Amino acid sequence: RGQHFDYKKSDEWPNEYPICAGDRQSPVNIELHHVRSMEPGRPPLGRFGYDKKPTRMKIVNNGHTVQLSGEWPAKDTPTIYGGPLTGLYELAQIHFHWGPDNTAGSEHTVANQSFPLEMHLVHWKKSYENISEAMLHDDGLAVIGYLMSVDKNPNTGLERMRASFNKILRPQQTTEIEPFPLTLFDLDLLKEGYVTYVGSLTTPPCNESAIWLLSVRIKDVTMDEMDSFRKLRMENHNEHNYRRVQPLNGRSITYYYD
Ligand code: 1SD
Ligand code: ZN
Repeated sequence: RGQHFDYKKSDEWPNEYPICAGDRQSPVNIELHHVRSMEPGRPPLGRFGYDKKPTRMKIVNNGHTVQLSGEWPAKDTPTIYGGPLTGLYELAQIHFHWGPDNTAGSEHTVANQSFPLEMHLVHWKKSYENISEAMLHDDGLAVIGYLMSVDKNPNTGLERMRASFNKILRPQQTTEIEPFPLTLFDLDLLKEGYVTYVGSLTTPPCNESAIWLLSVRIKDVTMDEMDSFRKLRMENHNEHNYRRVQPLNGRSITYYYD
C-alpha cells in the first residue's frame, strides 16, 4: 500500500501516473489580482467536530509527509459543508509540506512567493462509499490549506505532534499520540476568507478530484517547529515534499468570505 515517487523527479510522474499531466492540476500560484469575488448568497462554510477530542490519535511518517489521523465517534468526526461545497465532507487526515530552508516549502504560492510550511486537511465527500471511491469523482475531496510563515508564536497542535516526532524519524514509522481536539491547531477557520478553485491531489496519482480552499490568513510556525519537520527523513533522500506549481489552464480562483 502507498505510492512510491520521488520529489526530485516530479517532471517524470506523468510517465507512471498520466493524470499528473492533466489540465486541472495542483498546486497553483495565486495572483491576487486574478482572484474574483464569489456570487452573493452562498451559504457560509460550516464545520462541526473540530472541537471534539478523538478517542485515539496517531502520526505516521509515510515517506512523503507526516500524517495525523484520529478516530472519533461517528457523530463527532470533523466535517465541513457549505461555501463552495455541496454536501458533507468528512476529515480523513492532516499532513504537511515543507522544504530544507525557509525560502520554499509550501505547495501553493501567492504572487509567486513560497512559504516554509503548508498544512493540508483532507476531507472526502460522504455521499461516496469511502475516500478511495471519492477520489474517482471530480468533487470527491475538499482540501483546506494553510500557508505558514515563521514567527515566534508556537502552535499548540504542532507542539503536541512534534513532541513525538522522535518516534517517526524514518519512513513507515507510526506512533499513537495523546488525543487532542483539532481546535488546538488554532484553525479559527477561514473566517477571514479563503480562495477556492478546482484541482487535484498534489501527489501521484494526481487525481483531479479536489476542491481546494486556501486560507487567506497566513498562520505562524516557529523555527523550532520547522526544525522538527526537517529532521523527519523522507523516501529517496527527499529534502522537500512540495510539488512545483501547475498551469491554471483557464480555471478561475474565487475569493469567499462569510
Ligand atoms: O499528498 C496528499 C496525499 O498524501 C494524500 O493524502 C492525498 C489524499 O489522499 O492528498 C494529497 S494532497 O493533495 O492533499 N497533497
Ligand atoms: Zn498535501
